[in-house]
This record gives sequence, structure tokens and C-alpha cells, in this order.
Amino acid sequence: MDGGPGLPQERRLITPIPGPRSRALLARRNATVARGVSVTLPVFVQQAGGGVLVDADNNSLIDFGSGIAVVGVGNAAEAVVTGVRDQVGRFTHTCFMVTPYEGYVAVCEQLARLTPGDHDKRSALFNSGAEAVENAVKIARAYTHRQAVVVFDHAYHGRTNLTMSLTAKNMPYRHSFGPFAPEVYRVPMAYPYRWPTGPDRCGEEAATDVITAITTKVGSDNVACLVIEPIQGEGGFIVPGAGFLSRLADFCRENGIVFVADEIQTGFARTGAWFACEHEGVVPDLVTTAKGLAGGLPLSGVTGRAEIMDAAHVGGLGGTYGGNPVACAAALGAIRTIEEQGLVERAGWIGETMLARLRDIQDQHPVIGEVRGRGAMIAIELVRPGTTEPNADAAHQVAKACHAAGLVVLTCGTFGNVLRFLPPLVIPARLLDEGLTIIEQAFEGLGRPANPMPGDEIDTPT
Ligand code: PLZ
Repeated sequence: MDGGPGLPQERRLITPIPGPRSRALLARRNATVARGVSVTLPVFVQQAGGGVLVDADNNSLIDFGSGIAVVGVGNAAEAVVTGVRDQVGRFTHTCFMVTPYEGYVAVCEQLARLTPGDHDKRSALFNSGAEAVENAVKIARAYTHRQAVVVFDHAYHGRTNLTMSLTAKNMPYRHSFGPFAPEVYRVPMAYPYRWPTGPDRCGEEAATDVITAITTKVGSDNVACLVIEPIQGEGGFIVPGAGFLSRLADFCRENGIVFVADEIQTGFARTGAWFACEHEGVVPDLVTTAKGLAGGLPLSGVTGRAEIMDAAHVGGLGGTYGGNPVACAAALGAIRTIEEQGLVERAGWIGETMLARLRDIQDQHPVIGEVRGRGAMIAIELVRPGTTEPNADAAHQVAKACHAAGLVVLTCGTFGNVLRFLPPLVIPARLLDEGLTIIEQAFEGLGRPANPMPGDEIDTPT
């Protein structure tokens, strides 16, 4: 069973959160780990699987985070563990560029099969999401012989120098870390909840604004690629207004601009489709993947049109560990799990269940400005009641209350006022329901004084 035999699928609080063992580990952590690496909820995990995380004090917490959308197939999913065990016993590394192995090829075959579009595709594998995005930009530049990269308000693409430059939010991602990479141009995002003329006109008007900005400020024939998350993740789970993505994809096609979909957070069944672009009928030129691809092991990929991917010269792409054999074995196990357990459909069902319950909660609490998302990628945007003014304090309080009750939730958003939920797709229905009840109770408790928690002082706003 996932997480090991007999891991009970239950919420169980034995101590306050975090308990004494976690607090002792937190003290060791604080004495030795750089403070720049933040912590959302300082329980130290011992075991995890299905819909729970079990901590050092034997508390069992419901997981609505999936390690930031990574373990969609569940932690320690059986097929992932079996594949990894077998591979790690045979060989751990050769470097695919030195002496290749089948697992890498098999993952690229799966990426070609599963990503949108039936054109001829090629892939290259890397370690992290940021590395995949960087390589997508390199490839687009090599193909177009152009330099400019267009990105969006609220975008998140990583923390390396180039991807930090593509990322929109100053604190905590960019602040004090410049200078940034040149030839990056930021354009408006179709953010329906905050669009001045209302959500219905958002997609169309925002697309016009973007196209105008590109043609007048950058020059479309200077643009190598446009990089976009089909549903923005860290920026606030923003589902773009209808028609936005498809118009941009058309514009890119007409102007020789490579359309790069960053599906690192949205990919691999998370949104109730293999890839979020499918909801909009968009076929990207390049797709970046990571997170859900490999069930918890570090692996990322760039997949796309063969003629674009092959524009990079021989030896131009690579890295020592990219497409590590153990990570590839994990990916093959994760993909098999998604298919065998019907997790694409299951993500759709999770979305319907969550949206219905959360919209009921919204009716009771004017602090909830919007409930949105697709599949198992659902968020609540919090505002000052009666306004659309972001309310990060309320988001923080609700998150803390959930944590204290044994539910792992995350926040996000440019204004830090969005609660986001990313349950593992294998979460039992009963635990999903219990998690939603905890969220409901947390909203009922809003405004009541919360107990301070150890770790509060190192909690970085996101
Ligand atoms: N693109 C769309 O969501 C990673 C970031 C966590 P890496 N998101 C989680 C944090 O605070 O560092 C992400 C993403 C999208 C790219 C990335 C970057 O992926 O694997 O973290 O490099």
C-alpha cells in the first residue's frame, strides 16, 4: 500500500501541532539550515501515503498540498517505489550523455504520447522545473534566432537567474537577488476576478492588450517565445479568461513565436486533464513538465515540435543528472499509476466535490471573494468583505487554523491572499470531506485569537 503497509488513512492528533519531537528537530533545523529556506508547517515527516502525512510525534495530518502538486499519485506510490527499487539495485547513474539507458527513452516516448498534439515530438530531460523552463527558452532562441521572452503578470517559473527574471513577484522570489536576465518582457494576465470590465470580457480584452504590448513595445519579430502557465500556480491559481490562451497561441503561430506552456504545476492529471492546455483546446509548441511527472523524484522535461527541439545543436542541451535513471523509473511508475487508477477522471471529481463545498462556505463568509480552479487545483481568494481588496491576514489565519487542526494547506498569490488546495489525486473521499470540514471550521473561527505556534517567526509570506 502507498506509504507502506498499514498506513492508516486517518487524521490523528496526538500532540499539539507541531509536537515535541518536531519542535526539537525544528531547533536543530534553525541552527543549521539557511534562513532563506522557509517552512510552511514545521512538522517533520516520517511516513506518508494516500492522503496523509505522519510526523515525528505520530500525528497523522491530511495532505492538501502534495508537496506542491508533486505527489498526485500519492506519496510512495506502489508502482513508483517498485520501479525505483528495481532501478536503484541495477544502476544509479551513468549520465545519459555518456552511456545511455532505456528508461530515459521510455519517458520521452510517454511524453510524446501524452502531451497535447499529434505532431512529431522530441523531449529532453532535466532535474527541476526551473531547469526545464531555462532550456525551453534556450531552445526557442536557437530555433527563432530571436532573443525576447514574453511573460505575464503573476507568473512563476522558478528561482534560477533566468527563471527568477521570468517570475513576477518581488517578495520573496526576486528581492535583493538582481541583476536580472535581459530581454524579458512582462505583459498583462487575464485575471477574471480582478479584470476592470468584469470576468466575461477578460479573456478577449487581455489578449488584445498583450498583443498590443508585444507589437508596440517589443516587436513581434524580436520575440523568441511566450512562456505561460495555462493556469497560474504560485501567482494565485488564476484560470485565464475564456479565449485568452487560444488567441495568444494563434498570435504566436502567425508571428513565428514559440508558444511555451509551463505545465510544471498543472500537468500530469492535476487539473482533470493530462495537461491544462487541453481545457482550452490549445496545442503548445513546447511544454515544460516536472512535479507530477515523477511521483516525488526530481525529474523535468521539455517536450515539443521536433523541428523546434532539434534546433539546438548536438551537445547544446544536457547536464550531469538530467533524466537520472532512478527518476525515470519513478516517472514510468507514476504514469502507469495515473492510467491504471483513472486519476485524470478522479482529479475532475475532486474538483467538483471541492468547488461545491467551498462555494457553500463562500455563501456564509463575505471574506471569500472567489472560489476557483480546475480539478484538484482549487483556491479561495480572500478579500476585505464588501471589496476586492486582498486580505492576506485572513488567508494566513485560516491556513494556521487548518495546520493546527491537522490539515496541510498552502497559500499563494501575488498579494499572499489565496489559499490553495492540491490534494493527492488518490486521497480517500472521506479524508477529502474531513479536510473541507476543517476549512469550514477555520472560516468560522476567523477573527478569534489564534495560539502562536513555534515556527511562526520563520514563516515566509508567499
Ligand atoms: N514553473 C509553473 O509551479 C514550481 C515553487 C516552490 P522547480 N513551483 C513551486 C518554491 O517556492 O520554490 C514551478 C512552477 C511552475 C516552474 C516551477 C519551478 O519548478 O522544480 O521548483 O524549479
